[in-house]
Amino acid sequence: MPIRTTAAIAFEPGKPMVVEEVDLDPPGEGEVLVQTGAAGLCHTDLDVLDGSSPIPITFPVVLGHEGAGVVLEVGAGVRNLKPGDHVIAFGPECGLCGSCRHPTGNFCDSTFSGVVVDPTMTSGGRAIRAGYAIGTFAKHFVTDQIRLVGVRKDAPFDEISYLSCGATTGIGAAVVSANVHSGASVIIFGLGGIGLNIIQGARMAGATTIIGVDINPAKAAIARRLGATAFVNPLVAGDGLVGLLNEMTHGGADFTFEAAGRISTMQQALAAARIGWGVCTIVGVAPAGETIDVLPFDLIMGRKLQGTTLGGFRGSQLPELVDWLMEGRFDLKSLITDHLPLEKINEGYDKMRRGEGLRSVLTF
Ligand code: PAD
Ligand code: ZN
Repeated sequence: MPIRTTAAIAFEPGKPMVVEEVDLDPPGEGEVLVQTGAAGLCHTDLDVLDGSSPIPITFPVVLGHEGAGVVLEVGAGVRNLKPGDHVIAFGPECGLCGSCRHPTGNFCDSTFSGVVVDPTMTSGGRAIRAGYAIGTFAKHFVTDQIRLVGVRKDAPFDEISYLSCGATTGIGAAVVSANVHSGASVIIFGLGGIGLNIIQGARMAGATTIIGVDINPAKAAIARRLGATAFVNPLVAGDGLVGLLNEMTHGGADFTFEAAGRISTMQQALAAARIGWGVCTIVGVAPAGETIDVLPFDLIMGRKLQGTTLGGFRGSQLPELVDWLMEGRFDLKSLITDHLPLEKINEGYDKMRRGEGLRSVLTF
């Protein structure tokens, strides 16, 4: 029997989502039905909604890849989860493929397999897909067990839903992918839901110079509260931005991060990394088809350019991250500036377009 629930459906790119009732297919083999407790609004979904994302997603679709909730029902063959468990949706970890068997791989071979799978919902006779094979912008969602991680039950849903992507990506970019070391100098371009967590990760790793760069001056105070030692506004620095950053880091930073999702800031992040050993990590997702210009000599001079998905973390590492959260080692509470009902999801994304607030979370 299908499960009657409510979901925010994106019918076509560039149009607001429509919140309406849908019939969700019950969990099949290896699948799990989750009652959504909270779902975070990530910029990646905004780019998909606006039609500029390189991620291959077919409309109509229920988006949302950040989410946490309670398991209601499990399909045949589900090994590690049972009704009542609290779970976080995350990038898949099948445990068997080349990536999962690699010591540092976190891009499971099944990552994109779900994006084009058969529709899993219907509304008014129309077939609807679950975005990223998850689709958390709904009161319930069904997904594969390899995209869910069971976690302790005392952790609040709004905060752990942010660990589905944004917070984990930011913290992991610093502590896992770039492996920032103590005493390091770090520059972060773009202080949104991701960049602010890169600041927290850099602070946890013991970096002593942490420079936040954002065109929105409202980000300065929160950046400093989370551990930034300086804030630079590119609109004030103008063409001298990279020169100023080089001066502040005595010739370039040990680690730079791009979390604004723009080619221009990617170029700046690479140029702001120290000749000899600076590592530039691309976290932001640039519009489809756009490319970065890299002078081979920049790399020959010892700069390194790399990218990261989900900060290099695997799902099986999330329970430890939840422990860190509950121990107060990093702060997500002050980053969640809006709690919205599903019906107001478009307002949440309008706020993100206007650059207002930090992170919006849907609560159910
Ligand atoms: P957000 O909209 O909350 O933040 C973006 C920030 O960038 C805002 O504070 C802007 O003011 C700032 N910004 C814009 N232009 C500039 C500029 N020229 N210079 C400096 N700052 C600027 O987005 P978010 O933090 O949710 O996401 C950021 C990017 O990370 C986005 O491209 C998203 O798609 C990507 C992402 N990547 C992964 C991954 O696994 N690699 C995961 C999740 C999100
Ligand atoms: Zn995301």
